[in-house]
Amino acid sequence: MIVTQALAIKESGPKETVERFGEVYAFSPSFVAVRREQPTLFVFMNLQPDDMHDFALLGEKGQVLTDLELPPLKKTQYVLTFHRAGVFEFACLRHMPAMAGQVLVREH
Ligand SMILES: [Cu+2]
Repeated sequence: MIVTQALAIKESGPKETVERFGEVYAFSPSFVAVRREQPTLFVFMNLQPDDMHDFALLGEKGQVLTDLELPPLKKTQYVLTFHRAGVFEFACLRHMPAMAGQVLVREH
C-alpha cells in the first residue's frame, strides 16, 4: 500500500510556514516505487479545505494516461496496476509543475 498526500497548506498550515513560503503545493511523498503487474493501493489525502487536486499519470510524451480527482478534505483511494516497467511522471494538472512526482515501476 502506498499513501501519498496531496499536500496543500493554507488555512491548515503552520502560520510561520505559510507566511514565509506562501502556500505549499506538493505531493508527499513525490516519489514511489511499485512492482510491475502488482495491484497497488494508492491512498490520497487532500488536506486543503478549498482546493480541488488531481492525480494525472503522464505518458512518455507528456500525454495524460489517466486523471483521478482528489476532492478537498477527502481521502481518495485507487488500486493501480502498472503493466510496463520504467518511470512514470505524475502531476496535479491544476498545479503542475509544483505538484508533480514520479512512480518507478520495477520488474518482479
Ligand atoms: Cu493540485
